[in-house]
Amino acid sequence: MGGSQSSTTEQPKKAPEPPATMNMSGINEKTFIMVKPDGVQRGIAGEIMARFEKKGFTSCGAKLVHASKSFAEQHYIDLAKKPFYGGLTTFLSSGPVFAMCWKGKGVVKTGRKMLGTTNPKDSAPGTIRGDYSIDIGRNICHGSDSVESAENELNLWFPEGIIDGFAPSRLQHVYEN
Ligand code: RTP
Ligand code: MG
Repeated sequence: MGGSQSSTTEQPKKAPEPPATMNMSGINEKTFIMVKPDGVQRGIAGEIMARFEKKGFTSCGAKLVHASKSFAEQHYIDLAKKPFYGGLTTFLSSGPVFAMCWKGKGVVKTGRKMLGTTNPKDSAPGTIRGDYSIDIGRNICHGSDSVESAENELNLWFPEGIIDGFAPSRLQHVYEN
């Protein structure tokens, strides 16, 4: 066997230094994402968490909660006049949900896009609802619809507070300088 060999003794190039400044504007925006009882029962909670992790968002809190009917009513209080309110809140309190707080630039709007439109029949493939659900009343997940709703929902679901001071070292590989 002959032939030339490329040098294997050459030292790998040093990784570039992290940027001195990153465009951190807005990276502390937070949203409340919840895997509803159907998603927990079907074993999709980990997959949904993984999607937010892989996107680059930072987890600020996660827990299983079995909400009471009155707690579920509080969560969906804005929909109290809708004909489906009773069924929706009975379902939400029917078993454990996986409650999460996610942080990152544009996380409220992007989070909603990742969930997909409310009715899974119209949710794009690639979205969580588009990939995993069929009926509107079993659409797997909830996401806050505004920064203000997120704040209210996080106060409701995480009265003990969230982990907010944590800035993972990977941020310099998530955000551009
Ligand atoms: P979510 O709050 O759960 O993230 O859903 P969303 O913002 O996309 O939709 P929203 O209007 O807030 O409705 C909350 C949940 O109620 C059920 N729903 N049923 N039968 C119906 O016409 C109907 N409309 C809404 C859905 O499970 C929806 O996620
Ligand atoms: Mg909603």
